[in-house]
Amino acid sequence: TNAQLSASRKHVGIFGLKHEVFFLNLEDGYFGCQVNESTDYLQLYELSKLCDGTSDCYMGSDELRNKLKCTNDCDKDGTACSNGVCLDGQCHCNDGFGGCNCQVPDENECKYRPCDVFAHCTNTLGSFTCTCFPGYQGDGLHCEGK
Ligand SMILES: [Ca+2]
Ligand SMILES: [Ca+2]
Repeated sequence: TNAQLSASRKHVGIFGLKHEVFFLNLEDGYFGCQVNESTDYLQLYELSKLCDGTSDCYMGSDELRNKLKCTNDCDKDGTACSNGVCLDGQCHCNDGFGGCNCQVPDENECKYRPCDVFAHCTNTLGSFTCTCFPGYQGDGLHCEGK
């Protein structure tokens, strides 16, 4: 995120273009953008604020349906993609929801960084898993070099 922010600021500086700071974190269920002319203050929103018909970002980056690949084809078996956003046929959940169409409340334990620093965390319904990085072994909560 920091790299993206500084890249965007650099872009403004070099080319003098109006370019809105906007970033998307599908894994953690949120996006962020600037809400006024200043790039110093960024607001975070849940994913369902994307393509919802209301501009939440200063220049409306959250409503660029084509660029974001917002689609309406996520409803399966009569279940709507309701606690998230439908992007390119896949429902991506707001923080706090899970399941194939985001209908199940689920905590993303990974945001509390429960795994070893040398492990990857994967959020699952009702739980989470930790997997040691290649070259490391252990249960994911504790990893050591091989
Ligand atoms: Ca919006
Ligand atoms: Ca979970």
